[in-house]
Amino acid sequence: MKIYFAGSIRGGRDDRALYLDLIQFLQQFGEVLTEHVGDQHLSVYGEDQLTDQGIYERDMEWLRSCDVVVAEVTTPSLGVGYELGKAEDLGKTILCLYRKQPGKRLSAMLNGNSNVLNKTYQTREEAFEILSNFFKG
Ligand code: 6IA
Repeated sequence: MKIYFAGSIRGGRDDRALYLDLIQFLQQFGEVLTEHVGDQHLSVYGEDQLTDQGIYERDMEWLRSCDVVVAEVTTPSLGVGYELGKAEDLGKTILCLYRKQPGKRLSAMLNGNSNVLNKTYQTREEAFEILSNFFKG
C-alpha cells in the first residue's frame, strides 16, 4: 500500500508536528511516500536540495504511483489543493482530515466533493481512529 500524505508546506507549518504524528501512524498501513511533509526542520523557506521543478516532478510521479491520498487540510495550502485536484483526476481514493476551527470552514471544493471522503476531528486520537477505520474498513 503506497500512501501519499499531503499537508501544508509553504501554506504554513503550524501543524508540522501533527503531520509527523499522522505520518508515523500511517506507516503501519503502508509506505508513506511523502515523509518530508512531517519533517520538523522543513520551514516555509525549506530545503534547497531540490529545485521547485524537481519537487513538482517528483511529487507528481509519487502521486501517480500511490494507492491512496491522505491529506490534512486544516491549514489551507495551494499545493495540497492542487495535489487533491490531480489525485481526483487520476481516480485516486482520497481521505481529507479537517480540524474544526472557530470562524473558519473547509473549502466547498473539498467539502462539497463526493469524490473526497471528508472527516472532521479535534484530537490526534480521533484522527488516528479515522485512519484506522479507513484502512481496516
Ligand atoms: O503549497 P504548499 O507548499 O503548502 O504545498 C504543500 C504540498 O506540496 C505538500 O503536500 C507536498 O506534497 C508538496 N510540496 C510542496 N513543497 C514541497 C517540498 N519541498 N518537498 C516536497 N513536497 C512539497 C519544498 C520545500 C520548500 C519549502 C522549499
